[in-house]
Parts: sequence; structure tokens; C-alpha cells
Amino acid sequence: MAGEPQADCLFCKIIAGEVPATLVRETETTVAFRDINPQAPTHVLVIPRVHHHDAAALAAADPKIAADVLREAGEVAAAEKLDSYRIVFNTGSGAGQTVFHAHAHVLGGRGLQWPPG
Ligand code: IU
Repeated sequence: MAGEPQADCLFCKIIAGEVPATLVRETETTVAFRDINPQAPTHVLVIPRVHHHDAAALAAADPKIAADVLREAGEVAAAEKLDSYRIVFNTGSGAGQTVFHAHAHVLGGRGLQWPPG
């Protein structure tokens, strides 16, 4: 059921402590941890504790928690002292989504090109 933990979801396992991750922040509704394959000096993922396939599905089901994810992305950027940064929600495999549990990438600490690849 939407929102419930999924047995085959890597990020649900990180939330449950079954898969290791370097946590940077936690709230009642979100968890932030360092990406295992960083694409920038700061590369942190912010995920909702509830399971939804992607960011749009999360926003449709629970806009308050979607806002929590965005706010936490900003808190991560502030804690990492980033003046400039990018928040990315890859959506769909064609856009590079590999884990189908909504997540924000917070990327910074280097110049970021536009348009992204
Ligand atoms: P994507 O937008 O779905 O591609 O992002 C998934 C990210 O999860 C990707 O950047 C991976 O490096 C990252 N990740 C992780 O941080 N820890 C893991 O154990 C695994 C993937 I598997």
C-alpha cells in the first residue's frame, strides 16, 4: 500500500537500519544521508520515511511531507555551508532514477553546469 515500507526497497531498508548509511540529519518524517557514490563534494540524499515511488507521487499523496523533504534539503545545504547548490529529483529510469523511493539529491561544493546531462 502507498506509504507503507516495501520489503524490496533499499531506502526503506536504510530507514529501518537494515542497510548502512552515513546519516547527516533525521526528523520525524525524513532521513538525510550521504550518497554512496557522490557526484559532488557534498552529495546528500533526503528521503521521506514513507515509501512513495517518486517525488511527484509523494507530493500528491502527502504534500506536507513533500514540503518537509524540501525544507530538509535546505537545512542540509545550510549545515554544509553551501551558498549555491542543486536539489534534484530524478524521476523515471530515463532521467536516471534507480531507486524508486522518493528522494532529493542535494549537490554542491563545486561549480554545477547547466543544462545538466
Ligand atoms: P537515483 O536518482 O535514483 O539514481 O538516486 C539513487 C542514489 O542512491 C544514487 O545516487 C546512488 O549512488 C545512491 N545509493 C546510496 O546512496 N546508497 C546505496 O546503498 C545505493 C545507492 I544501492
